[in-house]
Amino acid sequence: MEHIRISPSLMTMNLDKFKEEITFLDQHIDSFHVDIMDGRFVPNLSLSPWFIQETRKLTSKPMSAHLMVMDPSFWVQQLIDIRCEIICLPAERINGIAFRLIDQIHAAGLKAGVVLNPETPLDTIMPYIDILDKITVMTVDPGFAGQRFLHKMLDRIRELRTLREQNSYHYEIELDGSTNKSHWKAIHDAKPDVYVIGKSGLFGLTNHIENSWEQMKQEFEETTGQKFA
Ligand code: S6P
Ligand code: MG
Repeated sequence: MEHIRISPSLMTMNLDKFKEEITFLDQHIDSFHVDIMDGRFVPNLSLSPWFIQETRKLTSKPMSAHLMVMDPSFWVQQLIDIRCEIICLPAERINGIAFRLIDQIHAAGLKAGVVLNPETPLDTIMPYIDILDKITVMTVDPGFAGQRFLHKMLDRIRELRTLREQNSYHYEIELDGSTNKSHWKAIHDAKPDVYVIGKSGLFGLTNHIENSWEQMKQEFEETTGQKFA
């Protein structure tokens, strides 16, 4: 049995079943993934700090904010104010403010991560990689659910694992984008620590979250040959 750390991407949940889905998932998952967009960094809008506060009424699981915004400083303060446990910054928008923002998050007693879009070289985050608590590797173009899975990003996960081993870094590695039965095997082979799951791998599978969860487990077990715990 292998404990698979799942972080459901709440942007893709069924909003008409908000309470039912959060309450059910609360018993099974490690953290909730909350996409925050500003309509400029990516051409879409999704969730918000307010949404995190509302979700908190139903669960005490950690909230992980994935910022897809042009001005991360503005959002970081809001997320600190509501005690969002994990704040993941867009690597592309923190040049010149990375250390300040990461220190600000840590000083508040929260975890700091970065997210790498597919085209962003790993080198971008090297100056501060040692102080990161999480690195999210995008395996799709950010902004929308249902994007094409980018297999070559799995090499990036392997590279991050090797770097962590060689240097005793402490970050966890998360994968975000199109985690579903077509890619479970390849993803599992690359060994991320946390799997973000959206519509194609969970919320869109059936009409009820219990059934979708069971189907996801079954698909994971069939494709990887591993038992899901
Ligand atoms: C994309 C966002 C992701 C998606 C998730 C959707 O901008 O960061 O977290 O919500 O990847 O997954 P799927 O499997 O429905 O495409
Ligand atoms: Mg995301």
